[in-house]
Amino acid sequence: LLFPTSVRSQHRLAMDPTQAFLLQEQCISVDTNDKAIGNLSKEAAHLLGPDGQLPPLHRAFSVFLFNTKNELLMQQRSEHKITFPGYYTNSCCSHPLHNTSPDEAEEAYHVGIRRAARRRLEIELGINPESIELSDFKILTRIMYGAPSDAKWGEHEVDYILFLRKDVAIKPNPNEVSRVVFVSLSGFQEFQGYLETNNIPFTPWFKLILNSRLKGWWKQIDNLERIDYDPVIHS
Ligand code: DMA
Ligand code: MN
Repeated sequence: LLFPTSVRSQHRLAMDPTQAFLLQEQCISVDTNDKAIGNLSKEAAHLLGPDGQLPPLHRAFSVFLFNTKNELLMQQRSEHKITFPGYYTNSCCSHPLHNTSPDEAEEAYHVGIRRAARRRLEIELGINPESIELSDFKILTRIMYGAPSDAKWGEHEVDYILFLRKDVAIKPNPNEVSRVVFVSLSGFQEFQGYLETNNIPFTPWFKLILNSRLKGWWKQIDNLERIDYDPVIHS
């Protein structure tokens, strides 16, 4: 029997064991005002309903890591990811977890989101957490969106947008990330064209941010302290 070597999750024979194990993580479920209302497993937070309904809404974050040349680190998700395998997206995305120590649900100064972001930058990109201060993250706003990934899995999140401008050593974890590339603002269109030509999609949340405010923020990357946190949840 012949099996294709690189296929999307709905055709896979078995889930990657590391990614399957991570389905036990406990996410923070939220209402549409981002008020925490309890915990649910990563699995329950990403399974579509029987008629394709979106999963329960939960809290997430998206990090946009820039170097001091103001290039953005883009990551291609590994083929092992259960949702959106092989898609290109911003530097690092994940979820703050419920009932952790230190507490990733702590809302004062968005410290829980900052802790979760630093934790996942180490897991996905091998970034030494000692090279990042929690205060280095600029939290810009939140977006709310939902999208299926395949017939079984999808996303439905209130997603915090974090910028981080710092030169840090990167060593991607191949279970999470298949490629990384730094892209300049002036080179972004060419990068986008390359992906289109090769039929490599962007994740739905990255597309939303790209088509709304990414380039405006990027142009102000040297003066992020002048941008106020926007408390509106954009959808
Ligand atoms: C979830 O990302 C967060 C967003 C903003 C979609 P993910 O699927 O990469 O989460 P994880 O890295 O924890 O699997
Ligand atoms: Mn999610």
